[in-house]
Amino acid sequence: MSGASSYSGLVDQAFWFILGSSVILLLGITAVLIYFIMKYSRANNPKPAQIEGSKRLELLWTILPTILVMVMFYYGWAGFKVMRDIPEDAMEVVVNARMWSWSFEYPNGVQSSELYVPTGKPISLKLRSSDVIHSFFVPDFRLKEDCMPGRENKAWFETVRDGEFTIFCAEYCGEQHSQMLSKVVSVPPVEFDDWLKKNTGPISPEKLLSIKGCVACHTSDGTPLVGPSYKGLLGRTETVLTDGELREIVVDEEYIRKSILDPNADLVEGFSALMPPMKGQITDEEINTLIEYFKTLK
Ligand code: HEC
Ligand SMILES: [Cu+2]
Repeated sequence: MSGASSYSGLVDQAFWFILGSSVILLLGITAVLIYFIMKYSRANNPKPAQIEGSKRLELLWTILPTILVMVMFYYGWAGFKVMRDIPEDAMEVVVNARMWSWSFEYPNGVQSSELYVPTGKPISLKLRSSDVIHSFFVPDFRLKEDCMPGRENKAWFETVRDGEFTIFCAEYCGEQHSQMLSKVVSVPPVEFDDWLKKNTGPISPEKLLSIKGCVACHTSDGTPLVGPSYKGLLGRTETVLTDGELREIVVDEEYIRKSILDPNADLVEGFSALMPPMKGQITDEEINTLIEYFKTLK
């Protein structure tokens, strides 16, 4: 399948060139091997002979492979350079990776869990992670770049046709790594502008939980997943582990705020320290929206 980004052809070129020359070499070497096995077999050479070196051969098998790897380098470099040079007029989108979801943030503040982009326009990505190493991988674009905690990586792409393209996480990141999926939705620029306009403004709490990836670990219906359910959260009495000591607390707004920003400070008994700290990934206003919503889950 041909790729869907402006540079996917360059990556494919390097791939097919290396694959093609490897196949030719494999066939050639195997043929020579079989020929020598027969030519120098004991049956054909009852008396072993000493064969001296050949300068011409030595030169040939030094120069030819050197040329070959230089050509491989050229194809690799040509694709790599394009992928590293981010066009200046690219639209900047922040990619937040966490166990086990993706979210995307647009220049005007719109957030989403799928990456909407205008077809044929360059998009530059700022790749971040709030917990462990993830890897942003879109096979259709031939694009793969790590998301590292405490560091920002960059990448870019431009789609060449409308469509939906799967985003995978390509760095094993725990229990639900294989479900850390999303998609790039490439639409005509006019449609993209509509989408952006439609999604500007306040976000509903349910959508917020989905965009911020909370739904991977929490439910609102009382079922515990990786973390406790939000149902009946406010006013609940819980045992938590704080600085290595168990203590009883009653859940109030302040506790919830802290549980979101710095979840491992008070660890709920019976659960593991798996929640990524949301500091810097969620605003006070968004936390207030969530708390108001949690209050309704009796
Ligand atoms: C990778 C899994 C994971 C994700 C994602 C996650 N959490 Fe958690 N969360 C946990 C676990 C595990 C606990 C219990 C251990 C602890 O207190 O840290 C927890 C605890 C909590 C608590 C305290 C619950 C209680 O009963 O005391 C709140 C509130 C909370 N999370 C909210 C959120 C919100 C809001 C988000 C999204 C912004 C979120 N979590 C994302 C795993 C997760
Ligand atoms: Cu991951």
